[in-house]
Amino acid sequence: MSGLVEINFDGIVGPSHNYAGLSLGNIASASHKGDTSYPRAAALQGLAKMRSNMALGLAQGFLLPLPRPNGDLIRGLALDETAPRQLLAAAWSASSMWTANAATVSPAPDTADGRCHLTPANLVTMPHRAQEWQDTQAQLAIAFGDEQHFTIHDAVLPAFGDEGAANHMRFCENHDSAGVEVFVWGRQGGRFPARQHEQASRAIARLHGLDPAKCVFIEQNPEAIEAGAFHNDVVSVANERVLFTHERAFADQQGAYAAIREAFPALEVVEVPESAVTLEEAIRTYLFNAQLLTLPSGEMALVVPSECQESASVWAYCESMLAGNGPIRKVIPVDVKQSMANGGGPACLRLRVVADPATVDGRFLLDEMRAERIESVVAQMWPEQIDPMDIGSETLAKAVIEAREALLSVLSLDELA
Ligand code: SUG
Repeated sequence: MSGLVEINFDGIVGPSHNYAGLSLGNIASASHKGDTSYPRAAALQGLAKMRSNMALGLAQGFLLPLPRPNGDLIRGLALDETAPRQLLAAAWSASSMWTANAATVSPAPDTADGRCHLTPANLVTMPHRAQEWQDTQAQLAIAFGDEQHFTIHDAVLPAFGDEGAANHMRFCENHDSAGVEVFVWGRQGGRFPARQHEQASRAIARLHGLDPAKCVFIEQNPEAIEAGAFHNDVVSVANERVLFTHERAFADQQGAYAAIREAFPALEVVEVPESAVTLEEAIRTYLFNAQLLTLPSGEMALVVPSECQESASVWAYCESMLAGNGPIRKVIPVDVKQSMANGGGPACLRLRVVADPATVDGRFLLDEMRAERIESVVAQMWPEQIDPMDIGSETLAKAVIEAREALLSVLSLDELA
């Protein structure tokens, strides 16, 4: 289909960004609990990544922070000073910045009706994330409101946890051709929650009208979940024909490759062995939480967190990979440390949508003018720092609300207020 390109929609880091240690099984979130956060720097780091990808000649979009503190949650749980602080922090969480968890997206060439289907993720496993989907859906309904080209579903019923694109990969010859969609789910029973339920993944494949012969369902390696891979995108990433993965990502690694290859014979696997980079080091540095991008030249680039460059084993692996003749030809480190400290790397911060930009509401597409407007509001109104003890303060609540409203206003998106 002509005009279809991959657009990465990054979540703008919200003004209430803080470290409350809310995500069991997410090692970065747990280990930074109680740290002071820097929302302004966090948002500017995210914007610098968007600008850097845009400068590579790639289409870039964004999604807006959700309304926080969330009055519905505060009232719904009658949160007062006797309530656990973790719940109050949940109502303040800026976690919608990780738009890889906003939705699962099946591009038009894959679906029975030829529309691009989006299902917001119910995110039921973590209370601070379970409050996101209705507001996310409202935003998707504006950005992708063209019903000739897009269908927005309700989230999967809460009986089955769904975490969106973070557990979904798509293989294709080119982004605009029909693809094979791979859904990775986790089995419950380990010391950390498995957030993606197999039945949620299967429901989405049916809701999106995917051809069963072009869908693959794979179990995550329980050892990876145990080591802190709370989403599959912490241990693998795919783009076009390429799967870049740790050798311990899946419960049955060879079986997973075989199943994908049966549906997509052109699969090229770039497997990182444990002997080169341990699972623990991969999770610490987020090597796989990378954006694997096809540049306008046709070459593939891997946008990795700068933590990768600071790790001897990970950087040595990247250098040896580039010295070889594999499909990934560039590695580009970016500084998203504020998001990383909560377990969100470059890949967590973006939702991939294959679409013709002309069919998307232009207010969600980044260009120089919008980048400058966003940066200027962030520089003036995003709190410089938040101490976890500030959570709940009325003065801070007012500042956070006003900052978001100012952003909506400069982007002419006041209907989201
Ligand atoms: O859901 N962190 C997020 C990180 C999400 C990363 N996304 C992907 N891998 N795609 C999470 O665990 C931490 C919030 C806190 O602790 O305050 C948090 O929600």
